[in-house]
Amino acid sequence: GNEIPEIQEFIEENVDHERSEEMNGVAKDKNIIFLNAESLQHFVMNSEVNGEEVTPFLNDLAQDEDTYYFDNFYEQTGQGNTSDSEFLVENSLYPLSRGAVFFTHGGNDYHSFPEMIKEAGYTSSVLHANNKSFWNRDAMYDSLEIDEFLGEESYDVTPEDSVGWGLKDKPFFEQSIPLLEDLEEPFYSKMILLTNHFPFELDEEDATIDKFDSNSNTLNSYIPTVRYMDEAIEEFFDELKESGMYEDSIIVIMGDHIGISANHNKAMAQYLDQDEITPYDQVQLQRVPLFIHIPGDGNGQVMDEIAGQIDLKPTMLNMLDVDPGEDIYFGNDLFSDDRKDYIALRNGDFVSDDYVSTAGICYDRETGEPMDQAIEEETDSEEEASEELEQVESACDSIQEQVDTELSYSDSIIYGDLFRFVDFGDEEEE
Ligand code: GP9
Repeated sequence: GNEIPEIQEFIEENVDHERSEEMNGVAKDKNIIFLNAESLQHFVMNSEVNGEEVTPFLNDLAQDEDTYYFDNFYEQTGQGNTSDSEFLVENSLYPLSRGAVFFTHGGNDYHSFPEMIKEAGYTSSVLHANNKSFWNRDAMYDSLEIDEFLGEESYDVTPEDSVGWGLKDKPFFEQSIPLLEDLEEPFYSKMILLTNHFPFELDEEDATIDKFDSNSNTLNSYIPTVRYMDEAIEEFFDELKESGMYEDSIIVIMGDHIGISANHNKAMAQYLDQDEITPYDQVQLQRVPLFIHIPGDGNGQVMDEIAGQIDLKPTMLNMLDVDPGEDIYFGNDLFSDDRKDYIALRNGDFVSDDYVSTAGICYDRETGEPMDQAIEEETDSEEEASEELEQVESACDSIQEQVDTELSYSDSIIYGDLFRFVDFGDEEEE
């Protein structure tokens, strides 16, 4: 536990924990329905295949007056994929660089979002039509103090309603409505989708858009399964409205991690109409959509700020008006103006307001050009160029140092199970 004061000091100095006054309490006493959108990446948004929008519902939702849509939102997962995204959201800590923290440290002490919102009267649950022990969820959810886990056995999973990994998303949503209605309100309920999972299988009758046409079956098949997810979410919105839960809820939709790996870069370049996928592009492909939909809000907008999964916990706490107190976390309130100006990816790469850094190269975030080339092209005198380059290198190095420190402090918390030694001041709630 000796490292805790040092970590607290680092966070105090480097991670601005200012909260947005405007969004403070906007979700107070409302349910939070959080959709973990399996493998949903940003690049499909507003894109077309054979003249058809891939995600027509989500495209409209992003522009809706009740939606805050985050356009530069990054997934920060490691090998634990979906479970890592859950870990980031519930804790605002980073997952591990190797293995899945849900497996390796499922018994640790955490100070999770579900635990913290209990004091505001919230119950918490996860709905997911898969085996409860997948990703060691059953054990980890206890550590995260999630009240209820409604898994496969809560659903009627028939062969005709299943494809690929299990129950299709449309019947999953439909069958989830009565389960949600039974929950004690206000609730925070996470729904983990399944159909848009590698290898992206879909029954013919569910495919309403052409596959993409490239040398990658994976990318080709991804398009109709993403469209299926888009339709499933649209139907779910209608079902929520019919049930009367819509008005009392806010709906968060987050892509959990990439679905198309770098193995499919040739096809991806074709999809994006580019010659190749550069290391810069690879980082940009880690963007996933994030929607925060607040029925009746009317002030929705497209948010351009650099953001990531680490930011959800402080954002949602502020929206519920729950004081983070002594909590130790690395994210920022997404609606606050005072935020860190970078997002750390789990492999140590980062995206800042100005730069994208990967494999030791700093790129211009706007143009995707390596900074040394950009400076050389733009600057007439060699002397000026070398001065400017020195400044950029030092700026990139200093962000890199912050990123490395942040990741290593988060690792220390997990490897040392350091929250055992912290009194967060809310023990009496347990
Ligand atoms: C499994 C599902 C998928 O239950 O959440 O997990 P993933 O393989 O995407 O990490």
